[in-house]
Amino acid sequence: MVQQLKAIIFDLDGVITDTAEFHYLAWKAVSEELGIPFTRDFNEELKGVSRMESLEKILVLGGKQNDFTEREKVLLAERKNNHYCRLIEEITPKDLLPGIGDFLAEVKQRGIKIGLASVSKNAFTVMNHLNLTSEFDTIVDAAAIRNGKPDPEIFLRAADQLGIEPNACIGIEDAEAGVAAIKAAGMFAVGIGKAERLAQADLLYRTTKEMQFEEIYKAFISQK
Ligand code: B16
Ligand code: MG
Repeated sequence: MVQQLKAIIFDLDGVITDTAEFHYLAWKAVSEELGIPFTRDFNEELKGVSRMESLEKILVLGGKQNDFTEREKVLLAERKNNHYCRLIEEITPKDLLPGIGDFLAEVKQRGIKIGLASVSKNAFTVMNHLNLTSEFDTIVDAAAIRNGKPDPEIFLRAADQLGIEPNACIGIEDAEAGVAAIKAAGMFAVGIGKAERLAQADLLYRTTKEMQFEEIYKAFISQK
């Protein structure tokens, strides 16, 4: 049976706005202070991954996973977050990624609900800077989520808050862990990025600019 599309649930960093770049810059600074070389390629593995889990991955990368106490790790994560918070201060509504403003307007105009599933504890601040908070029907509070992506929890929570069954939802993500979370939630996944990393997506776009509502909708209703 063809399921009716009732909601689109968006990731924030790398889909709505380019905060993915700010996370990269902030982690790179902390990582290099620790003498751990930090590349864009490695940064891909941190997308959609929580702050403390990201730090653990960086320490493992540098072979330093046993060099810090829990307290020291919290301070390192705080240092990254302070850097990140300074960078997001500058965000304005002009910083929506290309095509996203029109896409959100079209989804809304068709009566489809809009949700946000970001594991960032700074998501509300970023959404306020973008003037988007009141445009969304629901925003999941990352602080209330126990399991980060690729666990489906955050996408399931967004659907639950909207009162919509997961198979009537589309999730949009730029991270490998995020696409895996959408699929584990039983939703249709739209990936933004490269096929090498986002092979699990049901439909893939290179950038947000190429996203076409009609095309996504047709792919959703014709899925098996
Ligand atoms: P924060 P998303 C994720 O947001 C980012 O992709 C990831 O890089 C970041 O570590 C995580 O949020 C936590 O962010 O340190 O601000 O709490 O992609 O789920 O919107
Ligand atoms: Mg993202």
